[in-house]
Amino acid sequence: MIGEREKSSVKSASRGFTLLEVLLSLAIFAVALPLLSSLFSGGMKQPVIAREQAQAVFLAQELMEEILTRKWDENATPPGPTNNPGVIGIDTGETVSVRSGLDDIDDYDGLMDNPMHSADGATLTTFQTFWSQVQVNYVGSDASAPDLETFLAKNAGSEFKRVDVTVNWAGGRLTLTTVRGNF
Ligand SMILES: [Ca+2]
Ligand SMILES: [Ca+2]
Repeated sequence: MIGEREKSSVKSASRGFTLLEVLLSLAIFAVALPLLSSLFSGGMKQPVIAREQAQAVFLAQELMEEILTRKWDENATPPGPTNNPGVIGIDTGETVSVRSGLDDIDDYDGLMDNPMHSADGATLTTFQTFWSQVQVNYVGSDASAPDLETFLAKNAGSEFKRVDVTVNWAGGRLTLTTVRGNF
């Protein structure tokens, strides 16, 4: 009898220990699961953000390069400067829907492209979640101008134009800026 009792108490102690183990495991898992899932989702988000930023840089550079292939001003006869710079903006007979017809850099002022198009007018179907804006102004026309703009405006009048290309996406935006002189 004693032997059986001992056997049975050992058995139940063994069962109790197993149950405790299971409960502890569940408790640890319950604590660890949100932590693991937040680490995992954070790890997944990071490459997506980096990829979108890289794509936005690429798109902004492409658009900036397109703009900088144009002459400095409507009245300029390239290659060379003009003594008679015109007003900022698209000129008579030009339209934003015919990009190849934009022949000077400030024709791009105010351009909003959504979805974005390449220089030849084709829709950039791979990048449909991005859209762009362009601003072109004579240097010094911006009251909140940084030091370089103030310096250039003071020393060279309206001989420089500033081009801002902004590319937007759902998670952010970035702007590339170039200053180009009348030469
Ligand atoms: Ca023009
Ligand atoms: Ca123009």
